[in-house]
Amino acid sequence: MITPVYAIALGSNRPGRHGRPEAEIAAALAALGGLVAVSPVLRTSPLGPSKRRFANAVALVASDETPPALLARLKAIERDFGRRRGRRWDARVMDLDIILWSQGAWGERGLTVPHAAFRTRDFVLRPLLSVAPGWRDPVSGLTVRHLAARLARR
Ligand code: A4P
Ligand code: MG
Repeated sequence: MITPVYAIALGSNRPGRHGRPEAEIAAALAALGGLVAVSPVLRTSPLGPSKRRFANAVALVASDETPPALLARLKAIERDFGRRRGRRWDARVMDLDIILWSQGAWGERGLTVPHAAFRTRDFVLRPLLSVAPGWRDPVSGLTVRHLAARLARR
């Protein structure tokens, strides 16, 4: 049987113990494991209240975990990366979101896959386009290529 694949979005806009956001992304990729493909790391303008620019990337990860099991592991990595000496315990250096799952959709216990907002987020669609242009969103029926082109037209 072929191992299922997840598309995972990584975002960082604070330095941590590995260094700048780009270094945090590289370290998080190593912690994830199971890497099938990794996008370039992009510098993106912040969406929302934060003033710091983000480093963003998307990884394709082969994993037999259920979505809740993977989310628990992502949260553990986020917690591990968020610890900074002299800073609040909850300082977040790394945001890890499940964007797509090769097995389709999941919607239970506060976890939604595909990610509810990924279709309108340039900082997710652009790196996703570089690793999985033909991946079809099971909810809209559109490919990543189509979703990215649609967002760019807006
Ligand atoms: N959750 C539900 N579905 C999912 C999923 N598919 N993947 C739940 C991951 N988590 C999912 O997320 C909140 C809760 O959503 C989780 O506990 C999980 O149970 P979080 O990441 O813990 O909290 P958050 O980061 O405060 O919320 P969220 O919605 O991830 O924040 P945003 O809206 O993603 O904002 N601008 C740029 N340029 N680049 C960025 O990466 N990121 C944010 C984060 C804002 N602006 C940005 C970027
Ligand atoms: Mg998140």
